[in-house]
Amino acid sequence: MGLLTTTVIVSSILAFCSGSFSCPGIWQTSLGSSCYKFLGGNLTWAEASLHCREIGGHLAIITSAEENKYLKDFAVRHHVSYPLYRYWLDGKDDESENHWYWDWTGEPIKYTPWQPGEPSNSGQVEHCLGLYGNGNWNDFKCDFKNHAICELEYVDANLL
Ligand SMILES: [Ca+2]
Ligand SMILES: [Ca+2]
Repeated sequence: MGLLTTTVIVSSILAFCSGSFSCPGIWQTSLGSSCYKFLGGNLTWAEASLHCREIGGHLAIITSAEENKYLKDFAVRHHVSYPLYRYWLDGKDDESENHWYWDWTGEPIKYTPWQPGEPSNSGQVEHCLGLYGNGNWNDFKCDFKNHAICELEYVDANLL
């Protein structure tokens, strides 16, 4: 490994560890090893997921209370003129009722800050995951219209 390559790798790792990476292009904010973008609009889960993938990422995957609070605050801060504070996340339970998984990775969802009384699977048709403006989660009908949060992981973007 050449000195230049080593220098680039070491400085990349240092930048990564110190959190000084700036998110590329349209991505608005970062936490840990991910960048995020708010999507404002009346989007079904499938429309929101497709939009996130078209810009190189996926719907947000939340794995900790820290990330959940950060993204709740981020979404509320970027909220546009719609009255409802509802944001799509990447989770689904469409294959087997109440077995929630992240669509991007296929991994089961472990951290689940559900709204009290949720997931309700109302009408037996609520199979897509969303975040409320209070930080709690709800299962929504997938063709419900919500805003969304997209996520781009540094490993996806090949920035390291
Ligand atoms: Ca369900
Ligand atoms: Ca529900």
